[in-house]
Amino acid sequence: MQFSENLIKKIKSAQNVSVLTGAGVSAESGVPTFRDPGGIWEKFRPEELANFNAFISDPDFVWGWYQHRREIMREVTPNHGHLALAEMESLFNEFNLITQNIDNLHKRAGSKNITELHGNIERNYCLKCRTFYNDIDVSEKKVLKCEKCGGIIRPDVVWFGEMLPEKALSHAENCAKRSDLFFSIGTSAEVYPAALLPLIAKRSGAYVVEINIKPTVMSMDLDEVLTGKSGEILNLLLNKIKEIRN
Ligand code: BJW
Ligand code: ZN
Repeated sequence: MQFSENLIKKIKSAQNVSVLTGAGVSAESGVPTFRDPGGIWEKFRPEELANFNAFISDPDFVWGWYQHRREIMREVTPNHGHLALAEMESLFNEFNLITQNIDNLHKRAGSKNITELHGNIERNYCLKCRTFYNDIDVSEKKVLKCEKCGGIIRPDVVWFGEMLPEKALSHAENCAKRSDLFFSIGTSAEVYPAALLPLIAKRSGAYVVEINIKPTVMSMDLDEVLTGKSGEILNLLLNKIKEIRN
């Protein structure tokens, strides 16, 4: 893959780089995405599962879905994309990784400066007393009850209609505003407010690059689109960055 002259110039001069990742970044590890064929939403509409009312009306069903995903996520390993992003962190003065993913693969790949916008599937808490339960048995298909108060335990993720963690969101917005180079990788850019981040970066003067296997609703508004698998492109990009900046 040939990178454009514009992108090469930006890589040379960039002081502050921000990256927004979505489910596509973990696809090459074997984690299903949400909105692609074969994705998580193919059998269920998002509102059937990823919202509080669905959980309250059938906690075992929604919990079972998260347990199934936990099983997948525990078996998979970070791919070249996660590893390349972890290595990029030290190649720029400031590098912020903002993720919508709840699968913990960026952390497992070695990234340090991670902002999680939609929570993390490895954390769970009691709805009643807020006690956290992070080391749970993935084979238990029925929803867990709190040992202290008997309340039901939910995953610490952000469902539709729920606010994103305030600090994480404001940090992400700040990163977008301050970055001079911004990458939007493996996300359909359909879920707000995360989808606003590339646009905030663009409006604030950043050069915004999308990496995706296919065009998204946002592609036309960005500076450059790199089409292909994020694992492959990020590996090539890392080599280019090392060549230019080392
Ligand atoms: C590859 C690849 C490879 C594949 N290489 N690429 C403004 C306008 C309209 C609506 C709203 C708005 N503001 C808020 C809303 C409502 C709502 C929303 O956005 N709705 C839209 C769907 C219309 N947002 C919310 O409710 C948010 N809360 C909120 O705004 O609070 C304030 C508020 C409250 C009440 C009323 C109003 C405001 C919360 C959103 C929470 C999202 N939660 C989920 C579930 C998390 C837990 C879990 O995992 O179970 O987060 S939904 C799901 O979507 C998950 C993801 O993080 C998120 C984004 O998905 P992502 O990552 O983009 O995945 P896909 O599958 O969509 O795309 C994958 C991409 O990868 C594709 O493009 C592929 O092509 C690509 N790809 N393989 C590179 N190898
Ligand atoms: Zn409790």
